[in-house]
Amino acid sequence: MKIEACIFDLDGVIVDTAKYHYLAWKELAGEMGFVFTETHNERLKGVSRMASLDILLELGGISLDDEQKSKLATRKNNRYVSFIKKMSPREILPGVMQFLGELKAAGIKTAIGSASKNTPLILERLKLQSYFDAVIDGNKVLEAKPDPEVFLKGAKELNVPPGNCVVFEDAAAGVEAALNAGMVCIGVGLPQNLPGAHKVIGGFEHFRLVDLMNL
Ligand code: B16
Ligand code: MG
Repeated sequence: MKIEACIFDLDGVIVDTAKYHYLAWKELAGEMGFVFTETHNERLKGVSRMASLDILLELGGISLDDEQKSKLATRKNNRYVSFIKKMSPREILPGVMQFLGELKAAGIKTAIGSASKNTPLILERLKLQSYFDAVIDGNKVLEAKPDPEVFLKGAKELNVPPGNCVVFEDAAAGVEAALNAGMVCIGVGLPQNLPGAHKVIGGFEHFRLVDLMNL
């Protein structure tokens, strides 16, 4: 396989925003009178905002109409945004900048493929806007992962055939989306959480271009 492009999920791959999502969801659950744990939070990784709210309400045994749900989602997002507004490039995960630099030097294109509608703000806070040739996020797609839309749109914008793209993902639904797109997928995290990934790495600290080329 000729690798022409790498598509990166954002939350959990480039930066750990899960801790901020967790704090914001936990406060919302607290206001509704139930406890939301870090174990529960694992279920929300890679899942869209509204689908995450549905999982939260199910955990709390609460059922609401669409208008009430939309208000809660906005309240959660306002809190989440107040956290991510304070982020800085120091929060970019170890090894990511070096790996992006190696890809650029090798002429391999890069894109973001994220479910988050806050992607533009996060990239701005991390000063990463100029590092990606394409950014496909929750504002640009209709279908959530495991649907392949986000990654296929990334490949299209980069003008690279899906079969020549490698996706980096930290969520099971994202791995499935990459495979559905016909791409190679490298999981970032623990192998038991990322079934189907062609390879799983702990992070970018010890992952270099040469490792990518030897896949
Ligand atoms: P937002 P990713 C995902 O981003 C997160 O993993 C997930 O926890 C979150 O609910 C989703 O984005 C939506 O985020 O509320 O900011 O639109 O992992 O696909 O980069
Ligand atoms: Mg993710």
